[in-house]
Amino acid sequence: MIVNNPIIRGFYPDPSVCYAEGKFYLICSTMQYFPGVPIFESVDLVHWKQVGNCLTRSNQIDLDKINASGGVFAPTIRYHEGRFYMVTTNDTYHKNFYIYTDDIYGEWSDPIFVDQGGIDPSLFFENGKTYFMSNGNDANGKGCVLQCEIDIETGERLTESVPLWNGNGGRYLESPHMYKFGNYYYLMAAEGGTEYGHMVTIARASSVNGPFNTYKGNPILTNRDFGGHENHIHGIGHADLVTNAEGETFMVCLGFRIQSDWQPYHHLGREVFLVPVTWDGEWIRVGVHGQVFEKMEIPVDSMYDESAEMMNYDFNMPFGDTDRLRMSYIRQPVLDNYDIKDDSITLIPTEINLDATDSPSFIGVRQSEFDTVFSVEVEAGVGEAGITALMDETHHYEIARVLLPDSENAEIITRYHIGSVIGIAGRLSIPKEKSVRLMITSEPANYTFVAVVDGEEHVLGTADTKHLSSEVAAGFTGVFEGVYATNDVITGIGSHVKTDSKDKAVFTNLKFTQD
Ligand code: 6LW
Repeated sequence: MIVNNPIIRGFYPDPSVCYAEGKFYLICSTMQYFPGVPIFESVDLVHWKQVGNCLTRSNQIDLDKINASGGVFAPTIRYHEGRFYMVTTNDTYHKNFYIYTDDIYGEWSDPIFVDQGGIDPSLFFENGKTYFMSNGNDANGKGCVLQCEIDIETGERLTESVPLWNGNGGRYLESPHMYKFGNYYYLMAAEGGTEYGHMVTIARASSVNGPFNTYKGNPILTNRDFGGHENHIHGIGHADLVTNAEGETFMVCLGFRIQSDWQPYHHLGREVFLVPVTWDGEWIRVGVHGQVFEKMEIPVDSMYDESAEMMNYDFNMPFGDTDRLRMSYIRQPVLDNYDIKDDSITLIPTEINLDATDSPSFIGVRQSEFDTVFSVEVEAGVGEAGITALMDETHHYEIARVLLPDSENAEIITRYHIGSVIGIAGRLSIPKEKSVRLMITSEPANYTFVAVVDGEEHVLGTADTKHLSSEVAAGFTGVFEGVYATNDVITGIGSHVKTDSKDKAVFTNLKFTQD
């Protein structure tokens, strides 16, 4: 059947997938956002819904004041003898660890650290042994896949970490995964970096310890040769394979959607794509001639369940359980500053604002489509309370209600922060007792900021989406939209006013439609 890619939309990078008792489970990396590593479930690889998050406790992951795009890098999920394992890196501290659970809907264990460096760790189980691999460097400083055997109970290394494969010659050898098909061990990885030259490569060996022979047909998957006008999907790489009970194998990988033919910018983050896999006898063939498209013929028909629940990217009050699973904080939140009810969000502002490498009073969800409308009603006292389209602390736009301590009136402002440039783009003065509806609408190329007061719409600015893109901001994340409150009001480059208020900001009637 024809499958619509991406299958999971918005900032959900570095997908890893496993199959357990008739269902597929997929996870993604989350960098500085908390909770970490969302878990999606599907019966047919087409209908996905979020069923949890792996990292839900601060003792599992230290995100306190970490750098943007640090924190949780590419995770791997594996299912072995009734237990799920999730292995990942806290890149800020260069630490690899895994956690486990016997109940995919429940809590995960505390972290178990493994003394092997590199990023993108993965696990392979065979004959009572556990192999742990990550990307690293060999004795000559060349990028390689490193592997050791570990004790899965303790994380202890049982063997030296040995270089397995140097890849196909591309830069940034990453995301190694080991599979056994027939008599061969296949080692799949990504090369080229997570940008326009990204690709998937493969090698195989007769022993799990190698030597690995590089496939002559590499890369097996890449969109690097497309012009923007030929295909809007780029950066295809970082893949994982999954095989169901019938022995059918599929691939998931990451990629991103550029804004339009001649606009090579992506601000929605790296997303999850489903790709067909066939065998030529000895090696796998993936995609259509090794390339990925929005609409792809993928043989999931025998599993397809029309009635299966599908993730709804809209995000409206009253919130349901799945909405709550999707809500993200930045870094390590102070949960006492949040009161989230089904039909309201109350935030206590702090001296931390959206520009800080810290955890402002903010909660949001991913922007998953180009065309969206986010709106909410705000009531607040002294301080700043608003909504934002946020890529990172130095690339974000917001429309907010600001009330300075001695002011008669509140002001609705639109503020743009693009790198070292900060400016107030629009202002509207309103009586301080008035509530206001704030709105951000988006199209592929721009955001528009609107204040609705007494039913009247005031457009307070329009800004380019590309300035929130990875091409401008760098890093590994995508845009979030959400609500926030702060006591540190930025008034321009290098200038701000501290309002020293504990007045709460109350947000009601939140609507986020994503087409
Ligand atoms: C991840 C690496 C990558 O660890 O990006 O696309 C890094 N590939 O494999 C961060 O997501």
